[in-house]
Amino acid sequence: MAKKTVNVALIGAQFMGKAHSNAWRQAKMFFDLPVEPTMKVLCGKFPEELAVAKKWGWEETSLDWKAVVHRPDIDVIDICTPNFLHPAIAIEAAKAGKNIVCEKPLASTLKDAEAMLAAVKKGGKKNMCGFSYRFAPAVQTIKKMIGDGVLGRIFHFRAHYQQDWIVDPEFPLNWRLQKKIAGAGSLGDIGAHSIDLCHFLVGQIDEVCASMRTFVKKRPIAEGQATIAATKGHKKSKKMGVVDVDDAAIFLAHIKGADTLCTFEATRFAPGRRNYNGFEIYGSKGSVIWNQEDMNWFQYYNCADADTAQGFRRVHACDGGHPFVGSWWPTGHILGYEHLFTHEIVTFMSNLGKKAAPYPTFEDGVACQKVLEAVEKADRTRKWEKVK
Ligand code: SOE
Repeated sequence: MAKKTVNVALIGAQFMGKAHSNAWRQAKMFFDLPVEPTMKVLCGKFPEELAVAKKWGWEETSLDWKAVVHRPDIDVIDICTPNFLHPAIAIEAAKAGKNIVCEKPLASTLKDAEAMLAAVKKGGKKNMCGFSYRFAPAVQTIKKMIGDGVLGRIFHFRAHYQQDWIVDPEFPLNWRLQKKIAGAGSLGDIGAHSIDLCHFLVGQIDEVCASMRTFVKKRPIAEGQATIAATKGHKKSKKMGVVDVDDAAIFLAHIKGADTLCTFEATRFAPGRRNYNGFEIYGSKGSVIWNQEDMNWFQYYNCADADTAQGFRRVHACDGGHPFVGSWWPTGHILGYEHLFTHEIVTFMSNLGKKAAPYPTFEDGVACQKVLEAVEKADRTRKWEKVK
């Protein structure tokens, strides 16, 4: 019997558009989905962006996301645009009765994020916020260990997310460096992942104190495209533009209902760290350490090991028994960054039309946005601030 299929439209044809397109293709190739996605339309902002549509697996292209959102034949809208556009698209898609996947952070402001959540609640369809690192087999395994009490009472959660792609002051002013487009800098772009991992693994952040920096305050404006996707080597104009977001943010956090102490570092100014997203969790019965640059392994320290055999052991999280791994390759043939997006899409598709939502939803997106807002306030007031 032919499988039920749903038609997907993806909006945004840059980095995340590519990562999600790959995920939609791999999901049906490697996983047995109850409902299969048809990659119907790729929407972009510039015609030249859409030249990749066929290569990425899309049947059609469009420059008019609003028209696509209202097409009766489209069931799922996947939002991969710069953050400032997330609310308009998601709210329109919710009104049009669509299921929605939206990249993180949910929006540029808490107000917009809450409007998106209200819209999807009213629309009544499925919604997911793309916190992709939850879908690393190692992270899922650590989540189960914590839930089973293997680490005991959690004393510390330490998160770091360090990159170095804009240490060069000549790197052009692209959308991630402009508040009106991105909402925040490293805090909202990469710090959001660490906040969500804390919510996923340890508990809800309810109070923060913070300090943020913008190390390079002006950058060359790129020629051509409205600086949206300008990257290294992009032709630069003589004009300079103001960087009005943070280059780095550090903050401390308390957890609701627990005395766990948390520290966070999000920076794009850590030379040598390309995408060094990781955490350390220390508990009364043991500790774990994971980082995305070595994502198929995690380190585990078990307090119960014999005195003569104590130490961090390197656990391979890419064997048949780990979540998602069995659908890819034989044990040990490791996974990468792109597989996390496939796991995200597989989990979303496996629950389409069901009540369950075993993945980060817009509720989680709003919970993250509340922490982002509290961190920015704490940086201004230089005091501990409560998370709304
Ligand atoms: C920032 O450079 C970025 O692209 C984030 O926006 C993504 O969420 C992260 O997965 C990789 O780094």
